[in-house]
Amino acid sequence: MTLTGTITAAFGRHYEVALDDGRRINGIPRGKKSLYACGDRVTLGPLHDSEAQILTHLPRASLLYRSDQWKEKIIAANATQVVLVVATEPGFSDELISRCLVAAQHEKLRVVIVLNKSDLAENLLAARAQLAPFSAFGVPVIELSARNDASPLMPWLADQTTVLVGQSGMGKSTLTNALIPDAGAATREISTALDSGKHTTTHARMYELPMSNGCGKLIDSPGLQEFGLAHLTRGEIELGFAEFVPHLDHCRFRDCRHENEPGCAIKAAVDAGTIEPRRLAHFITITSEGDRAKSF
Ligand SMILES: Nc1nc2c(ncn2[C@@H]2O[C@H](COP(=O)(O)OP(=O)(O)OP(=O)(O)O)[C@@H](O)[C@H]2O)c(=O)[nH]1
Ligand SMILES: [Mg+2]
Ligand SMILES: [Zn+2]
Repeated sequence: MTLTGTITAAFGRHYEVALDDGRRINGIPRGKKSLYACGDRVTLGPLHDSEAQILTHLPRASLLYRSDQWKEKIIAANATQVVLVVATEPGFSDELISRCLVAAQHEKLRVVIVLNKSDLAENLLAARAQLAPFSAFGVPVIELSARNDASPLMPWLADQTTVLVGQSGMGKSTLTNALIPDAGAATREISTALDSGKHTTTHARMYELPMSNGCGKLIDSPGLQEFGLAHLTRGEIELGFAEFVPHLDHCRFRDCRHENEPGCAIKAAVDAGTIEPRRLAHFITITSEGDRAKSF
């Protein structure tokens, strides 16, 4: 008999699988490569001592991943929504937000930004200002303090499989513990350790959200410093800049790079104040990487 289940934690070479009948087992992949991710639906061979071989994954509704020239890193499979966690401190990269938006848009995932640690008021205004270019074109920004009250995020989580994404130290695991009282996710308690560059969360894990109506799943993931988009073409990246899209047909040149070309509608929109200069800067940085200069 073939078993089916969902990968609830990915440890590289082995996986925790929640079988559809409720049992939790160890899933062992065949071969050397780890091809599965947290959130994957998988079929498994016979069960021996709470262990079974993973045969394959079922078709994925979505696959959020990042990539550089050499390798791809899957963040989560079958998510329906990305909650991008930033904080008043330590500082965060808005370019990473632009990158994450592109990857999510390509997988048709909704993105919500959480501005965490609102209790640390000193940097609140600066953090809000850094997020303004994103809320300007409709990305929801939810301010909260995971330490005090995570409930502002609750209405966004119903009937979604949400993956928390963000740099290390932003509070993804603290938020997970606030939303799921028995999650027991490790969080970093010594703030000086944040400078060491080490991540507290080392692998992705999926939790069931306790909800009075509907259901929801939450995936906590390790902090990331980079979000490479080597798997996407220039045209796909353009589509991930949602506020650019209505202008794209109006550039004089069909293959306009929106750098210094005459008759560039994106540049004109920046000059007119309808596109934020930061966003065009992010676009140019991302599309100038690697071999992308050649592909459209
Ligand atoms: N003041 C304050 N501190 C917070 C809040 N949320 C999280 N922190 C602190 O921020 C630090 C990092 O939190 P984590 O939850 O471990 O961060 P993370 O995003 O999971 O980090 P990685 O697992 O490394 O990716 C910890 O010391 C938390 O206690 C908050 O709302 N307010
Ligand atoms: Mg964590
Ligand atoms: Zn242009």
